[in-house]
Amino acid sequence: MKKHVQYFNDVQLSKDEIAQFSKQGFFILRNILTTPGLQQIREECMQAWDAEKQAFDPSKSWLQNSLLVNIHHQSPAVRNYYFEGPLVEVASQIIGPNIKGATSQLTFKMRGNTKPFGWHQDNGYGELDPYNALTTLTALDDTDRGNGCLWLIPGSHKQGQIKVHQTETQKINQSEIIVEADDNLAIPMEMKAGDALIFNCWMLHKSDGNYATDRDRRILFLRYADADAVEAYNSRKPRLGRLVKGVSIFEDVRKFESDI
Ligand SMILES: O=C(O)CCC(=O)C(=O)O
Repeated sequence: MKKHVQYFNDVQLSKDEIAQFSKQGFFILRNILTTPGLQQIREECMQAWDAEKQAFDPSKSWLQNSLLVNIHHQSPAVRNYYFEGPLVEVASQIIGPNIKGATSQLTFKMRGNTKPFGWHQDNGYGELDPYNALTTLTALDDTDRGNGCLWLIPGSHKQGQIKVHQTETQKINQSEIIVEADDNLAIPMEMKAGDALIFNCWMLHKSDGNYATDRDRRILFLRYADADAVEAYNSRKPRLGRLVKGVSIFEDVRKFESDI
């Protein structure tokens, strides 16, 4: 019989961690992926990445250079981690009993990709209501200031939703939304491969370019929301995402990706 390989470690947040999240708006979970889990996820993600992406081109957009959306459609290991892994329980401890996946994508800054990503809130891109969605960023490489790690401003989520005006063309082109923030208040989110950074949908964050010539900076981005969360920008239609825990009042959500 084949031995069952464990890809991730269980997580149960303590009361102190939940209180810290509410005050600071973030935390880092260390070693959430096991060594075989990290290896498998990296392998499957690279297969998808190499099939679709070319070398960094400064004239291309962030989306073209750095993002590969719906990676859970291509990688069974990511799908398993996204739908059934420890982040679901973490999301539930913070958001509530009913949870759906809201986004899955690779956000890769390969060596030579020196494009920075300006200050923003994730709820600035595709505003979800209720305002308690969570971003989780699982590091697939060690990440530090040298290879374009994330930076954030602790407590900045307390500002709430920052309204940003975008023209229709900017929306269609998925142009970057950059907000004002004080760099002096920022701290770097240095992580080891297999760690995950979790933050609130209003957290101000950014990243610099990857100036390392010998190191990639690969991150798996997974977002979770209340199962009844709606898109404020889209006539308050429910965000379609796989129900990963509990129930939803929306039939479309109950059915969405239930067969994959
Ligand atoms: O990948 C990065 O460096 C930035 C990612 C990010 O901030 C985001 O996707 O919200």
